[in-house]
Amino acid sequence: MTTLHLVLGDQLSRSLSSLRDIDPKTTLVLMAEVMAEATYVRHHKKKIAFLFSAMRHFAEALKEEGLTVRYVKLDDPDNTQSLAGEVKRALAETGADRLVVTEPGEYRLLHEMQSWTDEFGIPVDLCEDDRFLITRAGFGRWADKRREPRMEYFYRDMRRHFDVLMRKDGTPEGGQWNFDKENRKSPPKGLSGPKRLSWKKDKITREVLDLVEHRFPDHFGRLEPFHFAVTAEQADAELEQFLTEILPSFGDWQDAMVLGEPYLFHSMIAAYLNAGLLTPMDVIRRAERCYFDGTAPLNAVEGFIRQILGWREYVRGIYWRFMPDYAERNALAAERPLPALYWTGRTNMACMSAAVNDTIEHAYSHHIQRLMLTGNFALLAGLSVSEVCEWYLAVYADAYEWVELPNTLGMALFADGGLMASKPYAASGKYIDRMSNFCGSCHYDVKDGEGERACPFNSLYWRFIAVNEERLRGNHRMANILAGWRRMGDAKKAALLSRAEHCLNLLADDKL
Ligand code: DLZ
Ligand code: SF4
Repeated sequence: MTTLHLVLGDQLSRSLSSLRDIDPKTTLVLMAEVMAEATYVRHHKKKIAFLFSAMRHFAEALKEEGLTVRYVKLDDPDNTQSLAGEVKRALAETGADRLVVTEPGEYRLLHEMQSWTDEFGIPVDLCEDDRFLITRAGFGRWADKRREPRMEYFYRDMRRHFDVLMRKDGTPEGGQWNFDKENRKSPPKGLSGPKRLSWKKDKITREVLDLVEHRFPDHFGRLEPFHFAVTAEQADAELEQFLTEILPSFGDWQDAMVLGEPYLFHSMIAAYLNAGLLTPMDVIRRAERCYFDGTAPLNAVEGFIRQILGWREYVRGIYWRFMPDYAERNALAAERPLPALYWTGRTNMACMSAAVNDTIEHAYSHHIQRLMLTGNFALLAGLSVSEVCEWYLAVYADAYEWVELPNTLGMALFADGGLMASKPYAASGKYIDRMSNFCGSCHYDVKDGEGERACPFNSLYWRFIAVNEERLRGNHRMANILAGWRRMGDAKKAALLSRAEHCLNLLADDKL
C-alpha cells in the first residue's frame, strides 16, 4: 500500500503536517511544476524561478533523507500541467490508494481539492497547516465574538497566549503593546541600508532560470540578477544577518522610503516564510531573544514581531473567515481600469516610478511602498479592486492570495468597508514628502494642489474625499477631514476637482 503525499510549491517545510511521522517504505512524495499554478495570474518571473528552484532543492533534500519523490518538471513531456492532472497520473501509474496533503493557502485550490475524493475514488486527507499559529477555526471563533475584529486586539491575545515579549505579571514588555510612535521617523539625508547576502546560482537554479526565461517571456519583471535564497539553510542565513545587523535599525526607519534603497532595514523574509523555508515561531523566538539579550531595542523587536505574530496571522484569519465573498467586496465602487504605469513603471511621479521599478527589478517592495504609494494611489484614483488585487498577487515574490487579498482589498483599498481598517489609508503628497526623499527630484510640486505641475496625490486626495463623502460620513475618524472639505471655498474645491480630473485623463493616456 502506497500513500501519495502531495507537497505544494509554498509548502517547503520539513516539519509540514503532511510530511510528519511518515514511513519511507509506504510514502511517495509528489511535487509538480505545472502551468496552471504558474499562470493563474502572470506571476513575476523571479517569483516563479524562486519557487521552482526552492521546490527542486527541497525535493533533493527529501531524496537524500531516503524518501521516494516523484518530481515532475514543467517541461516533462507527460506533464498534464495541472495539480489535479498530476495527482491523477501519479495514482494511475503507482497504484497509490490514498492521498495526503496539507491544506493549501488559497481558497480556489481548497475548493478544488474538496472534490478530489469523489473524482479520484480514494480517501483524501487534508491536514491542518500548523505552520500558522492559530487555526482557521480558532480565528473564526475569535473574530465572531467581536463587533470589529481589529488586528490590535488579536495581536495582544496572541502575545498573551504564546507568552511573547511579556512580563511575569502579565503586562507587555516596556509597559505598552505597541511602539509605533517611535517607528515613524523621516529619513535623514544619506540614509542607506546594509549590503545583503547574495547567493551564487548553483546548477539547479541556473537550469530553472533558463526554463523561466524560455517559458514565461511575457511575464512581468526582470529575471536577472537573481540572488534569492532557495534552501532553508540559505533563508536561515539571511534571517540571521537581519537579526544581528539590521533589526536594531528596523524600528526607527520602518516607514521611511529612500530613492535607490528598496530594502533599507526591512527583513526581506516574507517570500521565505510564505514558501515554508522559514517557520514563524522560530523567527519570533529568535527576534525576542535579541531584545532579552540586549542586542536590539524594544521598538524594533516589537514592531518586527507584530508583523509575524499579529499581522500575518490576522490577515490569514480574515481571508479564511470571509472567503469566498470577501474577494467580491467593493465598498467604494472602484472600477477604473488599472493603468499601464503599474506594469511599466513609466510615469513622471518619482515616488510611483520608484515603487514600480523596484517591483520590476526585485519582485519586492516594502510595506510602506505597497500601502502608501501603489496602494494609496489606487485608492485615491478609484482603480478596479479586482485588477489591483490581481496585480499585487502577480508581482511580489511573497504573494499568495491568503496574504495578498486582505492586505490589498481590505487595508489598502478599504473595499471591505472597514472590516480591517478603521479608516481608509488615504494620504496626500505631504505624507510621502515627510517619509521619503522622492519629491525633491520629482517633475511635480508636492506643495501645490491645483497648478499645472501640482502633485497628483494632492488633488486626487481631495477628489477621493469629495466622491466618498456620503460613504465615509458615519466614520468618526474621518470627521475632521470631511469637515475640512466642507469648509473649503467653492473656488478652491472646483480647482482641486478640475486638476484631479485632468490627472485622471493623463493617467488614462499614460502621460501622468
Ligand atoms: C505560486 C506557485 C507557482 C508559480 N507554481 C507552482 C507549481 O508549479 N506547483 C505548485 O505546487 N505550486 C506552485 N505555486 C504555489 C501554489 O500556487 C500555491 O500552493 C497555491 O497558490 C496555494 O497557496
Ligand atoms: Fe510623489 Fe507627488 Fe512627491 Fe512627486 S511630488 S514624488 S508625485 S508625492
